[in-house]
Amino acid sequence: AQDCQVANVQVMQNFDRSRYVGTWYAVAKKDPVGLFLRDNIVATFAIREDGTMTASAEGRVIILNNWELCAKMFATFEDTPDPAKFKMKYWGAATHLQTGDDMHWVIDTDYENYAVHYSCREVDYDGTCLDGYSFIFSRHPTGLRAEDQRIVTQRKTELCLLGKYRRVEHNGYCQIEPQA
Ligand code: DAO
Repeated sequence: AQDCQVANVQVMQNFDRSRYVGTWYAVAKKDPVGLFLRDNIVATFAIREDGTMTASAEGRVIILNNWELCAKMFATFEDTPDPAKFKMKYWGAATHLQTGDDMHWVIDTDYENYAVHYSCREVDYDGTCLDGYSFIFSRHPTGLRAEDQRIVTQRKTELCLLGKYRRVEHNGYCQIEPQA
């Protein structure tokens, strides 16, 4: 059912963070207002000794109107009663990069090929999401397998975000450009 209520969004059942660790390539993204990460977005999740989840991410950004660079970002995840719902604190390795506090929900994943992430930054008066973003992750920079694409399309529909995603390019830009 899709009533587009943030409170009714179905997240991954029995989410297992230990199987989620490692590298994920963003292959599609629904942008928030004032988008930050553009393309070449790669996130690597890890688990600390105390069990909390962390991530480092990289991606091409444009800051100060016209300055293009590869942003190195860090995030820590605070647990909530739902194992698939986290509160994420994030910051950049350099000044001028974005800092923030977002929710971070894992909507679906098979751990080995695809993952669907969702974050609503602002819930509207009617309970729908006014401003949010979502990453479609793949374990491979080349994209998703056809069988995963079907599931991901279903999840996008359930999130009421079908047609709102753009493809995220991976062209090696953040391997050759200086980091910030
Ligand atoms: O790109 O517009 C945007 C929103 C994303 C901001 C947060 C990125 C930094 C942390 C990412 C870690 C895991 C995905």
